[in-house]
Amino acid sequence: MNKIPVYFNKNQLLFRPKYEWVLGKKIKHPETTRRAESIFNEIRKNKNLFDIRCPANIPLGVIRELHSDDLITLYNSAGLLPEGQDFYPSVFPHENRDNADPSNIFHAGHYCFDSGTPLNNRTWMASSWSAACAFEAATEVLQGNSRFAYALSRPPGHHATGKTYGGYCYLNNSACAAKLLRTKGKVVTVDIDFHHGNGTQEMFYRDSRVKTISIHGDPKRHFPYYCGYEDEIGMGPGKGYNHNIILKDGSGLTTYRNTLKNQVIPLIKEFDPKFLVICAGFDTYHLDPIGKFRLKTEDYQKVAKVFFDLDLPTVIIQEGGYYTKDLGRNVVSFLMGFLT
Ligand code: SP5
Ligand code: ZN
Repeated sequence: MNKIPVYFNKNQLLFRPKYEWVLGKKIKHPETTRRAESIFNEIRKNKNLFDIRCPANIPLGVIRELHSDDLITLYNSAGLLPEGQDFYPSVFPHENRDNADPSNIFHAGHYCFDSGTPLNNRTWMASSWSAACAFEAATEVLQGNSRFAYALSRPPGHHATGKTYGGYCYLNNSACAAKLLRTKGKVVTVDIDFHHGNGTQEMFYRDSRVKTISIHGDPKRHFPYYCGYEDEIGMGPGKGYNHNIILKDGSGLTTYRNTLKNQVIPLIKEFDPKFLVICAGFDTYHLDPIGKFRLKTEDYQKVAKVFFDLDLPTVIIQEGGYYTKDLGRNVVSFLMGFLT
């Protein structure tokens, strides 16, 4: 049996966001380095199943095709912050937007849509390696060397749009993979993170060659609140190529798998893509502190099996998942679904 290549670089651990505010309380930041460590340690225990690889650095030109010059300039500005200092934007302008200057860190709020996604002098280091994992996993599958590849991307990416960051995401790793694959054929992205993949949706909203599907908690009650509704179907040439599926809080395997089989799989098949990208968040776990679905560790393998049966070259990109104790086991359970 072929091992699944796993991409990870230790520099992704250098970025350590400290806290965020939730309902007036300062809480430890959920997007910790322990997340990646939990996954890495569990994968390392299964050396017979996985081939751990360090990606090459991602060319800056690839990131420039994904994100605006201003956003990249802002991350550069964050690189000048003193060691140990985190910048949390607190002013989000709705007017006077023409004044925004990405070389001024105080203007970060113009490029950001939430207050829980800090910048510091290591943000770029970690997030560019995170994107490098996705880029190399996609390269591996594009070249046909492996049918499956997993990017242990951290920080996550699916909330980052072309011009903005937020939701713990800085560079859109999944979109990076999809864009590369698109050079050789149609791509479907399926976002199974608990949250709507607003960044990925935005990046391909007018694109008929990438169909974007996201299954998530109700944005009326959950982040990112302003999008993820079922009437967002794409625009222009991309009209009909974006699908949002909302599930109730408390949804477990039965609901989840029925949704995949009855809605998601037909949407993929009718599009007849050449490649599949799975934006794989595990904040759908029953113990997750943020998500409100009820999947169990063994369920992830069953979810994966549904995708495995599509028989498509598949790139799996790590997104959210905040119950760190079980995160590694959940990821390995999911990946096992591609090894059966
Ligand atoms: C990639 C990803 O999953 N991003 C999610 C961003 C969610 N941010 C909003 C968090 C609201 C946190 N509520 C925490 C409750 C802690 N008990
Ligand atoms: Zn999430």
